[in-house]
Formats: sequence, structure tokens, C-alpha cells
Amino acid sequence: MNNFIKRVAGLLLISSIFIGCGNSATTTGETSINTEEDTKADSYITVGFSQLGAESDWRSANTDSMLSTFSEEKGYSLIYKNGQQKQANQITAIRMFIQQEVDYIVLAPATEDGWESVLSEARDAEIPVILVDRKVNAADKNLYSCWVGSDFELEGIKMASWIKAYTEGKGIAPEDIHIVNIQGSIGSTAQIGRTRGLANAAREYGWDLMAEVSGDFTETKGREVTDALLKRFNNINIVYCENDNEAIGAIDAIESAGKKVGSDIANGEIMVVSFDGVNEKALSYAREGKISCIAECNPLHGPRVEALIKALEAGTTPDKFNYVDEKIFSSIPDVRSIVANGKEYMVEAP
Ligand code: GYE
Repeated sequence: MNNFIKRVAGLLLISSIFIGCGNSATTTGETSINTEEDTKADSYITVGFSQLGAESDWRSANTDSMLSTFSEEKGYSLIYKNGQQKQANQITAIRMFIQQEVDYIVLAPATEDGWESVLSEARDAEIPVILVDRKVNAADKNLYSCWVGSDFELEGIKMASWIKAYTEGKGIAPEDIHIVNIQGSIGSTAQIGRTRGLANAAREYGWDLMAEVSGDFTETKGREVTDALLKRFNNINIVYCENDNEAIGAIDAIESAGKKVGSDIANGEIMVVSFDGVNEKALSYAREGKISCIAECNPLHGPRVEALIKALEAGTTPDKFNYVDEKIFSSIPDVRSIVANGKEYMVEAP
């Protein structure tokens, strides 16, 4: 079916469901469907968006960006489903989008594995799938049209490069760098990349990477696992948090244990570094020096996904993988720039 015919058919299906219920309301909880005057709605592009959950400030900003981009005023009929951190919910949402014959499925996958069969169903239904933020692990790359998001391993490499430059500048020997990694949700692209960036650097530079434990990208879990790690090791001097929410929890745990957070690790302070740069509290911690460095991860993907849909609508083939440029922030003046994968990045004020 071509897109236009599918769009009209899909809208007729949606309107018949709602007319059948004698219901002209447009919003039901988290799912919003534009049904008003469906007869003239055949110009809407129907998008089913499966968001993975609401674990962090990054995620909320990402959801807001998607919801404000795919608005009725801009010509979209958006069906939004929050997966509540469960892949099974996301799979159910995608099956629902297929039944509703949406024009596009946008998927922000929780983890990389386990998508092949549902994405095959979308392909059989000839509905293009756009991946946003994290990737899926599928041997057949034709199961989705394209992806947009961050280079998470590069983010980790940038952070390691900043740690290296900072500690070398202070004359701290690599073997005296005792790091714990509070990882993100295991199996997500963001976790895999950031963990790999640090682990490779630790191996290469000779740092003591003592533990890798998941904090699930949340403040509560970040606090809990940092607390346990501080009880297990008495020589931690860098806590590498794979997002800002975990860093906020980690800082709380460090301070509650009577220790000081900061960059003066030669004198007993514990350095916290993190990723995202979205949460206001984390940014103010970075300005105060409680978070020493943040590698930016930009959540504003709504307009980027829209550009991909427009390209597909125009019959062109967008690039398969679309990476967003990102910065690195620190209020510590010692390191002015870093090099990651051969490219120089200026360290900016948070
Ligand atoms: O860094 C974290 C969120 O996948 C990039 O997920 C995203 C990560 C982000 O919960 O805060």
C-alpha cells in the first residue's frame, strides 16, 4: 500500500473505532489520538511513538521534544505509548500501531536485543520504523529505516580523555586512580557505549577500575549502589555515573557517608563525573564543582525524527545512522580541551 492510501485507511479505522464508541474525545491518559473532524484529517501523518519509560530528566526532555514536535498543528496525529521500562510493553505498543496502520513507527528501545520478530511484523505491514536514541541489535538492518541518536561510546571516550588530562595535570599516577562505574540500564546502547569507553581507557591507561554496577539511570538506584560501593571499598576517588540522575544520588550517598565530593582527589575528595547535562540540579552541581565534568547527551530528538519522516515522505532515503554532535562541560579551568577519536573538543562552561 502506498503511504497516502494507508494514511487514509488508517484514519478511517481510527475514526470508526471512536465513532463506534460514540466518543469524540481526543485524549485518553498517555495515548493521544487526534480524531476531531477525521474526514478532513486525511492530510495528517499518523505516528506511533513507543517511548521506553520515564527513568530520568533526559527521558522527560526527550518525551517533551517528541510530543511538541508531533502535534496536530504541525500536521501529525501522534499515538504515544510509555513502555514503563518494559520491553514487553513496547512490543505490545508496536503491535497496536501496526493494527492501527499508522504511517510511521518511532521506537526508542529500552535495550538492544529482542526486537527482530516485532520489527519483521512492521516490515510485513510496510510501515517504516525509525529508531531514536538507543539502537537495536538486529542482523538485518533493513528491519528499520534509520536511526538518530548519540555516539555513546564517543561520550565515554571524551570523559576518559578529560579524566586523563585532569589527573595527568595534577601529577596523579594511573595506578592511584580508583574508579567505580555506576552503569546505566544494562543492555541499553547508552550503557554499553559509556561502559566500553571507560573500560577501554582504564585498560589502556592503567587505571584501577574496581567495580561496574548498574544504577539503572535513576537517582534512587544511583544512591543505593554508591552507598554499597563506599562500604565495600575505602579508596574510591572517582565515581563515573552514566547519567546525571545517578550522579545526584551518588553525591548524596558520598556526603551522607561523611566524605567530600570534589576534584581534589589527592587530598581525599571523591570526584563525580556524569553524562547528559539536562537536569538543572546536575548543571548547578557542575557549576559548583560537585560534578567535575559532564559529557553532553542531547535529548531534543523530536525535530530530528521529523526531518527523517519528511525525507521519507519526499521519497528520499535518509542516512541509516544519524549521530548528533555533542559537547563536554566542566567548570574546572585546568583542562581547556580534550581529544577523542582524533577530534578536539573545547571544554565548555556548564
Ligand atoms: O543518558 C539517560 C536516560 O538513552 C541517552 O537514557 C539515553 C539515556 C540517558 O535515561 O539519562
